[in-house]
Amino acid sequence: MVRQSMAAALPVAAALVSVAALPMAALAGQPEPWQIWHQDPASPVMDQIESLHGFLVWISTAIVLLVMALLGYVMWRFNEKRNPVPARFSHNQLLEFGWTAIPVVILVIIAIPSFKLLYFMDRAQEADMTIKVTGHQWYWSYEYPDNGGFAFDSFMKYPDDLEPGEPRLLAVDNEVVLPVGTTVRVIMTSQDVIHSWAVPALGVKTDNVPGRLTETWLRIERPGVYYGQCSELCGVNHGFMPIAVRGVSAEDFEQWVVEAQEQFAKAPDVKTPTRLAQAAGN
Ligand SMILES: [Cu+2]
Repeated sequence: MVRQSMAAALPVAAALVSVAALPMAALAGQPEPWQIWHQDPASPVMDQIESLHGFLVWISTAIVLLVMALLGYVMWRFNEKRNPVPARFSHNQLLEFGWTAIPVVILVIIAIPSFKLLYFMDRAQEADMTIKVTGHQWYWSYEYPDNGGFAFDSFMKYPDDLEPGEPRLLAVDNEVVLPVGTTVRVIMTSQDVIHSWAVPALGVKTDNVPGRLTETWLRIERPGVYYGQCSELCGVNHGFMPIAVRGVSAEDFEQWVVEAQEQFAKAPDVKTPTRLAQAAGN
């Protein structure tokens, strides 16, 4: 009940917060202090998640108001003072049919857009390019098979290494660079335990399962840096393997690919967690 009443207050609060936060946090791809709503959507999937979520909030708000009104009515109409002699009936078929059927109808109304979205998110109909994301304890590695096949590891930046404006615990040494407006198929796997590659503003959260390939897709709608985190508890440094996706123009992407091919030409085989091994003195 408490949770439902909070849900009822959410749209109002969110409207206030989003209006207040607009100039400062315009289109940020990272969390903001005291944020209670989603990050600004930056992909078609996240656009749809946001609208489904808004739809659900209104449904739950209506349910909360109805239940509260009914409770109020019952307290007023059927209190002891007004009913010194209690009624003795125990059934009302019409009422019982109604309170079974109406929730079923509500669930069906929710299920239809929900399933539609689930299948929309599942895989890209026609992808322009593919990247592969591999989870490791505790960093990510990325491969660009369609752009020369280079690969690199991506580690969290420690506080001493942060550039001005970079968010602590989210910035990484090597960002995933992708062209905006391009449909990207994202293939995932893991080298050790289950991780989950999640970027809120892009509406992506897909498990990386060792020994399997999972798939999702994204299309970045505007340039920017979109941060995310591993979202499957994967060990002691689970909280320290962030994700940074940089959306750039097609020309900038081409240029980055040329530089990256050079920079990562001698990249270690991504199957071996070289940097961790080095750190451990092996
Ligand atoms: Cu992880």
